[in-house]
Amino acid sequence: MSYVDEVLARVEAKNPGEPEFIQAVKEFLDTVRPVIEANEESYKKMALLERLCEPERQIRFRVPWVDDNGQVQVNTGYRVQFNSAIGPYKGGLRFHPSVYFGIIKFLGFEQIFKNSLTGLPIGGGKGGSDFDPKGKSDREVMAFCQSFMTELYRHIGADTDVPAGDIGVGGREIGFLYGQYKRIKNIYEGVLTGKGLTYGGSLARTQATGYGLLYFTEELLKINNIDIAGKTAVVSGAGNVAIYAIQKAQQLGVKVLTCSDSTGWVYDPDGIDVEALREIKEVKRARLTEYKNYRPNAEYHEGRGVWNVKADLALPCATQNELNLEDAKALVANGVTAVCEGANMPSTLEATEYLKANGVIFGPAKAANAGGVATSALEMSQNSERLSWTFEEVDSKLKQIMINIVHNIDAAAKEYGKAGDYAAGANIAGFKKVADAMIAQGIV
Ligand code: NDP
Ligand code: 2IT
Repeated sequence: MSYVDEVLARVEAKNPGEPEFIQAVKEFLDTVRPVIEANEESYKKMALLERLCEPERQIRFRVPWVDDNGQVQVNTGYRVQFNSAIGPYKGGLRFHPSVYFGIIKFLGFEQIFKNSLTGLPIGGGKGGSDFDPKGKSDREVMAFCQSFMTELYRHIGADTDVPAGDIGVGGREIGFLYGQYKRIKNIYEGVLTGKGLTYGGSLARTQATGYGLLYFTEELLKINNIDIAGKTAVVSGAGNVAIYAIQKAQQLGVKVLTCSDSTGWVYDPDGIDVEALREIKEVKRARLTEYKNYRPNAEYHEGRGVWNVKADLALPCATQNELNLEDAKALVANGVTAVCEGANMPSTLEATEYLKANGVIFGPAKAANAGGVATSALEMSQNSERLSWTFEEVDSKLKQIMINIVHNIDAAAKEYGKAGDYAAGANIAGFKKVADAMIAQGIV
């Protein structure tokens, strides 16, 4: 049995009941085989892959809080500090009822290599809770966030571990979390990113993941001699990533036909109205059923269905495993040119294989959505130097980072005989830096 297969079997045996984590490890290990095989003996002796697949630290804690009826509620909080070889742990917090260790570990694992690809000094971590912010009052969200931070504060810090947003955690939640951290620690430091602009946040962080996804897609198409202008796109999701992906796509001359949330999806033949979407989701925190009130020509459908709409580009921006084999077949049948992942691990392993086998240009999540965390790292830099950069400065740095990522993953894929396999290129390029740093730092 090869070293990769040995480690994979060990990860499966050690992490039962965590299919998302095993999926992420499998996808990663399968594509980095050429690098591992070239160094098999030494990597095996120092158990490099076993160490890489074992989080440095996993924290799980009780989060009690009082709801608006005076009833005490209890949720579970998580933080997985996965790998600090190249910098302090960095990665978002997810508040969603589906959260458990398997989700947080897959996200933390992906984050290690994504953060490496940004070229900035940040390690990998992720956290969250099974708390569902949907339908809660602002006071309830504040009570939850304060209780969550009352435990989390002792594990994080500007040079230790710097959380940010993810599903269910946006500007409102980061504000409440930051306030409680500062109150407990009496330190005004950049311990979270995605902060508000009045208390240390960075311009362009809100837009960064979605904008970065489009800068990445534009460049990836360009190296394949395709111009993004004039293309059509289907987008899933209607949250932070989807909204700013749609906005930037439109600025680049792309017509975006769809968006979705967990109850249904919208088809707008005239192109999604971003301002309407922002009002529905960012201001009213309402459902997509409202979209028709703004755009009578649009259709609203219950359930899922965006991947059946014919378009040149598909940009999944909602959640893991939202694009399965059947969806991939529908996209290919409709002649899709490229799939670039805004969400984390939105395509199943079978879907990814099918898309690649059918000549679709595939931009993997850990490269395509790295613009969010890259801009978080730029927020950390601004906090350290106690300065704020202009929107244009941050946005141009973000764009350059995404362009560099495209060229780095393309080069890594070519170097290992996998030209055009950007998923392999991303994993290889992300891995090599982390592996070098781990080896240099000895057995820790
Ligand atoms: P938001 O909470 O802002 O939006 C999430 C969107 O996805 C909502 O439209 C939500 O619908 C939908 N969604 C969430 N869970 C499900 C589900 N189980 N089934 C169907 N739809 C679902 O989160 P973000 O936009 O921040 O995150 C979206 C994705 O992007 C995630 O995979 C996240 O990990 C990833 N990501 C986020 C980054 C960031 O900076 N925010 C950076 C890099 C990646 P509903 O409101 O109905 O639940
Ligand atoms: O998945 C991700 O990269 C994020 N949710 C953003 C993490 C961050 O630290 O900005």
